[in-house]
Amino acid sequence: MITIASEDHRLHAPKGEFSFGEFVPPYENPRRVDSILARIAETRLGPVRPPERFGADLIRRVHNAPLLGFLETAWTQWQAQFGPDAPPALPLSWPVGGMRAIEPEGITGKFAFFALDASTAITPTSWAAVRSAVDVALSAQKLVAGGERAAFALCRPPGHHATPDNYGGYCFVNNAAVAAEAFRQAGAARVAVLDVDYHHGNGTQAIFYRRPDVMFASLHASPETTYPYFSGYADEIGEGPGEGFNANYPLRHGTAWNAYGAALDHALARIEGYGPDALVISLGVDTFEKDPISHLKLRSEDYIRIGEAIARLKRPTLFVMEGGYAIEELGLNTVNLLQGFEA
Ligand code: SP5
Ligand code: ZN
Repeated sequence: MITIASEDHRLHAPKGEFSFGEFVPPYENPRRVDSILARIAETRLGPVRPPERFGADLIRRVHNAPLLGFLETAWTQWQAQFGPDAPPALPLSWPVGGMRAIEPEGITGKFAFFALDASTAITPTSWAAVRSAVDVALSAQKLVAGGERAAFALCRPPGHHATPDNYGGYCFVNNAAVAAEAFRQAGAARVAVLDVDYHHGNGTQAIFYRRPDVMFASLHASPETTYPYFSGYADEIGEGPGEGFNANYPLRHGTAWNAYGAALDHALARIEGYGPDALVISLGVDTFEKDPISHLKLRSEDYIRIGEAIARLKRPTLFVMEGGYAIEELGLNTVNLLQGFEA
């Protein structure tokens, strides 16, 4: 399988994130890509190529102008307020309940307006990294649209938490959603996105919630206990013309292969019934038993079975990297899934 990867992901490497009252080194860091590339080389999975550059058209179909304007200029405005030694660019309050969700003029208010959480810092060069991740996704999508059975977009930063209007959960632009749009533009009548990251893909769900042409299915730890907390329940089935085209499988902490595999089979059967022309996999491996921020219990060999199960759909398939923070085994788990697919 061909992998598309860019060195420019290194341009996003914040100093830290807030985690339960502490400022800690970021779980989402450049070493994640190193781990995956090392395993790709070791297993000879296939060639690794740099991305082509793409314009912003597809990004604008997925995200609204105020969010994109903010992301492009956030650091410059933050630094204009706080000076050269500016603190990490993170929000500290939010518009909740019935407050007035009007975009504030000042930059600290804008962070409160656009961010989902205080875990997703913006640095001077983050936007360049974000754009490179989109190029990675679109370059890999182009291979699949051009006839490859599958391709792997080694995106970093990840994307599935980014909604039309908000960024967060280490995500800025929704790479998988942009790629799904690209499949639609390339002539696919129906596209399915299957999200196997530990966290609910709230962003992807929100983007396609009212649309029948892109189905979204997600397996994730239940919002009752787990970030992003306010999205991911099983009764979220889509709305209006999108009703019936959204499928959530919330899982309890401690879930291991048996229950996970059963939910996966169910999700795949739903996708099969939908009959998509292309499949996008939001590939997170933070479901791993040793993941430092997660509470599912998948083992390294289980990822092979996930890949095998996805392959049984026999659809043109684009894998888009999302989460996974057990750096040591990150490459192993990710490549296990891809090899399971290819077997
Ligand atoms: C793409 C993706 O996987 N995003 C995940 C965002 C998770 N945000 C909440 C993280 C809470 C981290 N603190 C965990 C401390 C464990 N000791
Ligand atoms: Zn995740």
